Amino acid sequence: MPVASCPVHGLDADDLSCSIREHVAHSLGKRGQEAGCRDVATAMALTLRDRLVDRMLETRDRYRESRAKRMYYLSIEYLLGRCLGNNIYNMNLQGEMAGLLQSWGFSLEEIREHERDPALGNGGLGRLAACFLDSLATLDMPGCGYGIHYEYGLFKQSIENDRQVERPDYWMAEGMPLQLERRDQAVIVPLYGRVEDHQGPDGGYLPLWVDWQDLVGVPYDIPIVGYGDRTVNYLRLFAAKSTDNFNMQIFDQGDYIKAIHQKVYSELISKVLYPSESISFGKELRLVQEFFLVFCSIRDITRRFLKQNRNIEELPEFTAIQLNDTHPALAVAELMRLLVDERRVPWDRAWNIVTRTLAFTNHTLMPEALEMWSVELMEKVLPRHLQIIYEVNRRFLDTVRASGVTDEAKIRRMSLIDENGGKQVRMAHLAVVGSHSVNGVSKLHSELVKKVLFPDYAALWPGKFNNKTNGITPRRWLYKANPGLSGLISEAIGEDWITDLDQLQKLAPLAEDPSFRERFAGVKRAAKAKLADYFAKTTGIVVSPDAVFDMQAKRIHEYKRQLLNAMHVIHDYLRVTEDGYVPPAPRVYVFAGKAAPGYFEAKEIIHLICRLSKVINADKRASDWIKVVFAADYRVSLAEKLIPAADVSEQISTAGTEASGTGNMKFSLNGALTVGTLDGANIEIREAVGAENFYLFGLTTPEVERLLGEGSYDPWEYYRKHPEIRRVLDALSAGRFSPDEPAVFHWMFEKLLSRNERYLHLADFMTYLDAHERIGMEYANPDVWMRKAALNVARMGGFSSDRTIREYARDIWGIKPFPPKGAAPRA
Ligand code: 26V
Repeated sequence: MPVASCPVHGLDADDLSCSIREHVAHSLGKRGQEAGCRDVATAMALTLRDRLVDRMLETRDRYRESRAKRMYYLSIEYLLGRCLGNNIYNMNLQGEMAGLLQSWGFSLEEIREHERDPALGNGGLGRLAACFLDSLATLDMPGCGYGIHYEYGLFKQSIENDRQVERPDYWMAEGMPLQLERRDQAVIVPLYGRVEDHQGPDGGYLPLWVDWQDLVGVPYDIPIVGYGDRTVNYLRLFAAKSTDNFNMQIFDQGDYIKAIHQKVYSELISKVLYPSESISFGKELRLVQEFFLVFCSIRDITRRFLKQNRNIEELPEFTAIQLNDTHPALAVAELMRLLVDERRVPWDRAWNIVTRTLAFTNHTLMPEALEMWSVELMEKVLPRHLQIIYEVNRRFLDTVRASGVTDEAKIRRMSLIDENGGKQVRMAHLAVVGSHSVNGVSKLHSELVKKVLFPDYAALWPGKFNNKTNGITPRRWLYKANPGLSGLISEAIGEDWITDLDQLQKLAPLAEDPSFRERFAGVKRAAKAKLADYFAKTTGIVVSPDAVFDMQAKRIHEYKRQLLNAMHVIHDYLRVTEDGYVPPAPRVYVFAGKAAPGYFEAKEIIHLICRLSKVINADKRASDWIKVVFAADYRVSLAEKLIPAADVSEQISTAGTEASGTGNMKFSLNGALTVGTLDGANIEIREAVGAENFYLFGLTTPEVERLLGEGSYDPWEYYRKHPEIRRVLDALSAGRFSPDEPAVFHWMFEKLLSRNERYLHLADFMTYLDAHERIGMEYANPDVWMRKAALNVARMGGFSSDRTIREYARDIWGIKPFPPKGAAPRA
């Protein structure tokens, strides 16, 4: 067909209006006057999609012509959040769109509320992937994401009788207008079966993977527009469908029911996102999901590469693949299989290609989150891959021995196969051995990755290990989420900060200017008033925007210590009601976060917070001073409402447990002051914003290591010594917040006082109280507080994910920006 030139997809208000009305008529089949909010939202999304697709094709051609090296990000999770508003802001169409909507009797905000969050991730790891996609596109870098098109995203959380209840999240209920289905690029995926040993024509070993079952991966592309609409990359998500030919075979054998059963099983594979990491190990379906992602991605990547008439040996020159944690670590074995079995590349050369192409990021030190798959299960699902893993291991251990290592215990520790008990494949070892780069996500974490997780590997390959401190995209987390603050910033220093966050430094002198501080305080107060309205509407709880908004929003995990925060709430409440204490300022304690459905302790922590909220909010003696809100169903769109309104950000994990954190960055960038431990990226945030603008407390990592290592932690000592601790724990165990079930929280008392309490709550409690004392005092002096808050904003430029992506591009991927003709590369 001739190349179409499509001048119809213009960006001025008339063109947009025309397109939206056109889509209401021809995509939705409705008259303009029949169109409600949802229809308008869909028509707007389709209108933007038309333009995004044009730009996406242009981007693709640009990369092709420049023979650009590309990066592919493999991640089993992406926490994108709503797309409509993000696309509008990144295309700078908010003025035009708001104007149009107003003329039709709608507001942009109400329209945006109609979009469901695509919640295809659990937390930090998936959200980081989404921030990275935004930065890659903004920096005009050839990088796109691969993932799974789950039918059900992370469960929706509601609170019933003070407890978490999970409901399925059928996020596409109203369709997903932005995505493009690419049936023509579907991939056939083999699974199960067995390996037959054969000889190839060259006399070499030729294994044949036979009797496999197959299913189809159908790609859906979601365009990812960078700021300023210069580059549109995409996120490619694969949905599992059954193949007709496979079913036909069984049908022909006369087993109709079995055929249908197979069809249902095939489509189960992309049905649901697993809601937590630990309990999914050993679950066959999860292993199949991981392989499905890997197979579809590697097939797609190599197919595109070979289409350009290139030799497969050149793959690493033109391709970088980043493994987001170990979930896609099977890529090591799959790429080997493709090279050795399908393309007949000799093993050593194939291995060279694999290790130069792949790189691996670790995101957690928690031992229970380290993936292992039983050899038995892998043999059943992926017999050829298991063979390859064994061969990789054999050769690897030979080189370890050849390097002079004779200590058999060390060799057992380094093996890809864990033989303590049933044999299991260590996915982290597979990823380390198969990659040229292994990185952690904050300075501290990257050190601990070497020291705690992979000491033997770090000694063998010191140059492989590196740090890439996480970042967040300022487009979503400041420009779009906080129009009040971003307007104030742009007025003061211009708009360049949106793509060059270091510009925020220019705000530092303004922190000394009383009139700027006053406007800054006004912006914060307006955000708090708006959130107060939201709380009143959704929970019935009335809070004052003049109180300190103290927030902890993240997954509920014992190591993140929401319980420490809850203990402080109890302490505060008892002081006010029993000691007649008058705090320097009222507080609203806000909690938000989901607990994995099978995680008893985490769910009971939510239960406790909800009980505290009931008891405290209803107690007349306290309710002028203290309110507790549990904001249900934490997700990207809720984070965008909470974060601009925070005064205090709770980042209180036990030192050495939180890999980085990214919520910590979002809060500080929006002018909240952190109360935090020396953990993850908190350390770097504190260095950046200045120790005097950060409320530090708690043990350091070496102190924690010592206490836990020696087994010398004795919580009873703290209980006996500190009446504050005694009072809080006794209130908990006496059922003070649960009169109907007086014993429900007793386990917390027991656990907090147990010698093997891993997170050292009581050891950090008193210094945590001190930090909160300082917060109360300093908040009461708005000049002091607002200066600190403004300096936090001014000094957070280094935590833009643009910085992180540039570091990955330079140190690991070897990719460069390809801006459109005539456009200068980003600063
Ligand atoms: C999973 C589990 C499951 C079993 C119980 C313990 C546990 C602990 C952590 C995890 C999370 C695994 C991956 C993850 O989401 N890591 C997060 O990655 C973020 C982006 O790098 C980082 O900011 C967070 O600190 C890190 O927890």
